[in-house]
Amino acid sequence: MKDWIIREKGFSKEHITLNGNKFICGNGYMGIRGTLEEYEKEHLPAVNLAGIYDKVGDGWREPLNAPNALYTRIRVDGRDYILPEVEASKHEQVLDYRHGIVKRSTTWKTGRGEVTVISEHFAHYTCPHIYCMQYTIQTTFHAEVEVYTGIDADVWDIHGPHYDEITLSESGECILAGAVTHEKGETVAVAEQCGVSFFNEQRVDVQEKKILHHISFISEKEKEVKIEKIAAVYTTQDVTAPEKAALEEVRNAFKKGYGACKKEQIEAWEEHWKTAEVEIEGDKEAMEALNYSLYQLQSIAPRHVESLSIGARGLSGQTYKGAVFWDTEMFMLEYFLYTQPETARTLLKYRIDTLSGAQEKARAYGHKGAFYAWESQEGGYDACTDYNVTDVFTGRPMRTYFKDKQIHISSAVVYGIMRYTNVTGDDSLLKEGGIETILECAAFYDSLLLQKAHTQVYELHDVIGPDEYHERVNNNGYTNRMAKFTFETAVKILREAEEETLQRISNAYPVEELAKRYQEDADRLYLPQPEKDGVVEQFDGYRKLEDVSVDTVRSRLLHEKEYWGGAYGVAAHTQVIKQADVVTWMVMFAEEFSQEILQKNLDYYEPRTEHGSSLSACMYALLFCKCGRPECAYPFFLKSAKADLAGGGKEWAGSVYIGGTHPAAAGGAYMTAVSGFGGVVLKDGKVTVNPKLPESWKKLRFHIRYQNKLYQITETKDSVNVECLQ
Ligand code: IFM
Repeated sequence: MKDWIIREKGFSKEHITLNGNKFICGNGYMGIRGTLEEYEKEHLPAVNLAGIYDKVGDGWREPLNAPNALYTRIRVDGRDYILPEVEASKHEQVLDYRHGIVKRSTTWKTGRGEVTVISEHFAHYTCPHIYCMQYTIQTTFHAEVEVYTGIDADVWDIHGPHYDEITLSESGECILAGAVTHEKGETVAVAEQCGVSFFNEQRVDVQEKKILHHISFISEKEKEVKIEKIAAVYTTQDVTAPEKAALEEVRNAFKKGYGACKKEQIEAWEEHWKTAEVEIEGDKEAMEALNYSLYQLQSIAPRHVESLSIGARGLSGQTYKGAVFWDTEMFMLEYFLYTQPETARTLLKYRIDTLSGAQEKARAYGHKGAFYAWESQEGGYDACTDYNVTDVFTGRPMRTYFKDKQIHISSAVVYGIMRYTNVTGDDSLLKEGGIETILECAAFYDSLLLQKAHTQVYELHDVIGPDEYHERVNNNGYTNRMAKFTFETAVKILREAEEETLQRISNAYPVEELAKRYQEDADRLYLPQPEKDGVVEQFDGYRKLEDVSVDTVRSRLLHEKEYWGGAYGVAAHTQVIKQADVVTWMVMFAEEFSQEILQKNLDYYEPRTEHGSSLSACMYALLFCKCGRPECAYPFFLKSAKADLAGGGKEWAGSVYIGGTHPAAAGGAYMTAVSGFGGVVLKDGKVTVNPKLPESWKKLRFHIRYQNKLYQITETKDSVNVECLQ
């Protein structure tokens, strides 16, 4: 069995937040931040739940952190041994990312000898409501040991507290926390059962928001005492009686035992890696970082339901309101499509099921069709606020236009549905509302078109493209091309629809008329063209802006957390952009440009890009690959693959915390490896590969699923083998 380990030796207070992300584990239902058992809310522990949100007062609507059943602290001879308060003589944190198991080992020196705590925990891969922990205590001397372990319902919140009511109780051998949310009165129930390997005295204590087993014993020199815990989480979104469900499930899992659960965990992840692993011979660093990225993606994959998507920060907390952005379709989708199409389907089903939210948003802005939420929560509710950034100087919210103007979001949904259909060969999504979704997105763009006086040309004005530093611009090339793609897709759907579909939709949609109209929209929509030097202008007037370097713009900051965009941001009046924009367009539609134009735009835009978003690097990597420059792509690839390992990403937008994991970067790293370096193209039922391996890569091997078949692809510098396995 392979060892895939991340290890950090020594304890550093400065790493508490970063390690919460780096040592995370999850199973799509929940994400458990990689914090230590004794941490309370100041150190951001969280059992973050997928798809359930709450809003308190004027605060932002955000996902829930469930009461934390890993909470454990020890006292030896009357003194607490906890980090960061009491300095440890030895400490390490480990993540086995092959199996989603997180470990820690900490030794403290006392006047009488050493106290060591070793723990491991995991979110159960096949039982999404369950998480398990083993906590071992060892002393080098006879000591009076007290362990407090149970459920801490005093959770970390950014805009909380979200629980109006918390009930803590005992039920037989189990303890239970039931917490009721403020906005909708949803219940989150957490049940826990624990067992101790050594003779001990126990009672249950209820403190203000904690229910804890108080376990005391006299430790024997060098003899380990093990505590094994199983916890289950259910909410009223899962079942009507979550307390009952949590208790039942915890009892069953506890009967099975920690060891059996761990065995299931290891077997399930091993099974997953059989077809998901990407092997790179000759570059250990890249292989580890890439598979770690895949671990991150897999830990947030919603495998337990049929309709749910993934937030921009995965399940690492409440940053970005736990909301779904274009990140899912444009950056993460390929990994799920190629490794587990059923999860890809779940992600897109969520968009189809939230169509009514998108229609409501379009109506609210006076448009037609479907304008998807920029920050989508359940039902398609747009959690993005009109004031999404706080000014660091005044502390006042700044008017931002992400919600109203980032219209490219609807085209990402269309792109996702079509990619699913083409890669899987399964048209069930189209039949179950996908067609209507596409037509509504086309209607949205159609209602936004402006005709330039005395010409036949249509334009899209007052938008924000992927580069968010330039707000309210006209004719952003990426946006226009994606709107055109939406029209083209709508026409294809209408022209190729089967009789049955035509009958279904013809009441709501005048098929012939719309096909003609959208064809005309597609033909007449303006797309910026390469200028004399080959550069395509990002939006009208972009090249007239001040042409300065990223460093110059940075040097103008008066505060390190100052926002670069918006009306007065340091980048707003310059050509410095936040993230790949024209380059993203060119990655998507590379075949529409000559190699020379692709190269010229790469070379023009890269030095002007701050890469202030973790979504940026992979797009540059992909375009460098398309231009046959894998060595230039490589550092961008590595940056994406290491987004959650290295830290150092942007943690603040103004004074708003935006830290957490970066699943879009992880997905971007996958796309770069497989489609960029690997050169995979799936078209007309055929898998073709045109490798562009970086110098050090001797061999690249991975599997992909395409139209119900599983392929193993092996590439070296001078050979390619595509084998159909099933
Ligand atoms: O979707 C992105 C956006 O493109 C840049 N800001 C962060 C968002 C969430 O990742």
